[in-house]
Amino acid sequence: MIRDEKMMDQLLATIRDFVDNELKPFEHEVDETDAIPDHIVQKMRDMGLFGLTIPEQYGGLGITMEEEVLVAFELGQTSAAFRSLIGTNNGIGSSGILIDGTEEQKQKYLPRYANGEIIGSFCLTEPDSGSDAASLKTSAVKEGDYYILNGTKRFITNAPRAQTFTVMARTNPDIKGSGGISAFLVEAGTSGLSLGKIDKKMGQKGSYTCDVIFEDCRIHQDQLIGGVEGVGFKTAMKVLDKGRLHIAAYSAGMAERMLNDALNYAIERKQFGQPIANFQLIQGMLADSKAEIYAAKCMVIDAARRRDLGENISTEASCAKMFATEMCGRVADRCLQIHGGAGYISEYAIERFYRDVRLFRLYEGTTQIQQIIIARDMIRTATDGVLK
Ligand code: COS
Repeated sequence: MIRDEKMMDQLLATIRDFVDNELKPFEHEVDETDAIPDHIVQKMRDMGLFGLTIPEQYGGLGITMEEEVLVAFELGQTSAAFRSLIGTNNGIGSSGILIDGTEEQKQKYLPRYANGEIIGSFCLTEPDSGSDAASLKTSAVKEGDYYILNGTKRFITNAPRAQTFTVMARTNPDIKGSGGISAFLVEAGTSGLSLGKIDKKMGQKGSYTCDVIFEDCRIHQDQLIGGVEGVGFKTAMKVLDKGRLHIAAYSAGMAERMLNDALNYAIERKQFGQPIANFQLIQGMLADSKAEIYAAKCMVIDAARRRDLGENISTEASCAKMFATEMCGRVADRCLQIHGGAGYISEYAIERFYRDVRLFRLYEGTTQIQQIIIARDMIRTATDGVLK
């Protein structure tokens, strides 16, 4: 749903201008130094980019899902680290509170996510629990008005910068699966909370992940999201439904950028006495990529509109995430191929993007997890829930 076409056009134009003039010139530097310059972080705060999805009543712009995917198409035109910086506040780092938090929790944290004063993160994955998220081991044991957390969370995006951690932990050890899990909001600086060293990643330089470690970390019961035990896994799944759609949109934007770069290269690069864009084998790669990006964008917009209408879009979010991220990988490969040997050299952005986009098929649920979700939803619907 687009609330106001004119205002939306203005927002998209502002972001496009920012991306073109202030982010793209720093892409190479961010990759080389593994850091986003402070003035860019501040500009993002000033522009309200940390609070795009936070409702207006809590100080954000309150954009709808359809508006969010249009913004993600624009942010996809530049390096993934920039999106990642604002990504958790607009998504998995704030959504737990936004979707299932109490009014007090919303008032306490959402305005500070919105203005970029604090960064949120989302702690689901553990060393022994990735795709099988319901098997997580981090424990939260009630002692009076407090919970004592123990366990390790892994690959946590933005953890090194975060002031809050949405943590899924097991409050009922007798329930081994999802029903024993609760979600908490833990603040940085809490005694017993520490961070591992920053992970050395294949790509997405300038975006940080690390372990988050809880050792007898004592948090007040007020930090239990929604004040209800045992529903933390469902909170996490709802957060991921939205996050997956966002990643799908961003992947479509990123694929578009790579294709534009490859198209320009094909027009400029001459071999056999003419631009390589004239060769039909190059044209085949350009055309396949164009059509697949178009298909991904259509899927993403349709799923976003349905979510705005209040529909359950678990299946559609997984379809979009699976298709768009796999498509993005294929486009990255073709675009590097169009660049030839030059594509393997870091002077060209495609070398970076090729590494950056590999993550899309892994995080917020691998392609194989999306396949499982889609097929299980189909079987459940076809059998009225008799088969799960
Ligand atoms: N929204 C709301 N509730 C949901 C839901 C959703 N999207 N998906 C599942 N649930 C509910 C189910 O309805 C079920 O509730 P009941 O127990 O009341 O019936 C409960 O959650 C458990 O669901 P399910 O039985 O499907 O859980 P499974 O353990 O079989 O696992 C998958 C489900 C595999 C889909 C889940 O573990 C998953 O998404 N794994 C990937 C994790 C991931 O994306 N990690 C990336 C890191 S986070 S950036």
